[in-house]
Amino acid sequence: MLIKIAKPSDVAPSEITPRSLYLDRRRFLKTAAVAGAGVVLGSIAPPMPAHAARGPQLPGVIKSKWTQESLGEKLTDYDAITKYNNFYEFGTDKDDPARNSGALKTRPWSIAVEGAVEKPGTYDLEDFIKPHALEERVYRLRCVEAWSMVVPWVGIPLAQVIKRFGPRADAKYVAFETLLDPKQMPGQNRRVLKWPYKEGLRIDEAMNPLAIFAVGLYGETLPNQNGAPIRLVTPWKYGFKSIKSIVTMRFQPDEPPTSWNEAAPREYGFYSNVNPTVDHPRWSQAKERRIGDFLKRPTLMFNGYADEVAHLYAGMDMRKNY
Ligand SMILES: Nc1nc2c(c(=O)[nH]1)N[C@H]1C(S)=C(S)[C@@H](COP(=O)(O)O)O[C@H]1N2
Ligand SMILES: [Mo]
Repeated sequence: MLIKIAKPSDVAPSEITPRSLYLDRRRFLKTAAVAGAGVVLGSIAPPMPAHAARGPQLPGVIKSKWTQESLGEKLTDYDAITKYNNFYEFGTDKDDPARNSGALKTRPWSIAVEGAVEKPGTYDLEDFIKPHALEERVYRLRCVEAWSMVVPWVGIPLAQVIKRFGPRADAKYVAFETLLDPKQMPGQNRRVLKWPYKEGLRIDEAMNPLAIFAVGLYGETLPNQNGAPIRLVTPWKYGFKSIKSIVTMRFQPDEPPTSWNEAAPREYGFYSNVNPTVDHPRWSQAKERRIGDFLKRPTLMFNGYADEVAHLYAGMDMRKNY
């Protein structure tokens, strides 16, 4: 007789509360009790109230049309955004990046622009960013593990950067790589992924107005655990496409290999668009847990950005191109 036994692998990773948030939650509840504050109905207390003594404010950040008001959602607490991370270069637990990334040297930092492009070269980070205005972009981030956040990023539009370097006609894809330095990134001593971490976009995806290079969050310099000094953010795709601590940007005719696809090709494809109708082989993608909330919410097609990006995939089979 066949008995259905729940295997650990049937549980979406979002079901497991990491120790860091659990501890913060207990601390918060204590604080809330002392302050006599109530807990909002339908939601567990957020990890911790935002507090002072953080990184320096970035100067000259302008508003964009992607605001908290236009999104109509509560921002995820700073503490959760910076203590619940995926950054395998610093360990595979959610609280590893915050604990282990403090010593990463993010200045000086340079980015190599390579391949089918008019202005290849190695650019100092400051020169790479300087020609562009810093914008605040409030986006949802939806991890393939079925949790999500709302993050006020500070960044520059990827399309502007690409135009500046002048992709040639045969630049059909853009490939990105993270720093490879096992001395600074202890997780790279373990072969959980093929290092360096690699990601890529089709050039028209990369040119979409939603795609940004993020250099900050909450108006401040990007914390190391969130991908300092510069990381990609593509809010209609699962979080893993948003590659951190980038050192290489290459324009090329062919689809580039990506780290998660190399590690588990059946589970992670090149496109990785948020799609509630295509389940991960080991768990459903229909719902997600917003970090800080108790109840799950339905996952939206393209993470709620269908109006901006659905046209990029017109005529494609989204089950084959997962
Ligand atoms: N270099 C690198 N980039 C990475 C990852 C990683 O392990 N290494 N993890 C990805 C995953 S799975 C997610 S969900 C997001 C998490 O971003 P956050 O920690 O800023 O929330 O980063 C992505 N970028
Ligand atoms: Mo993720």
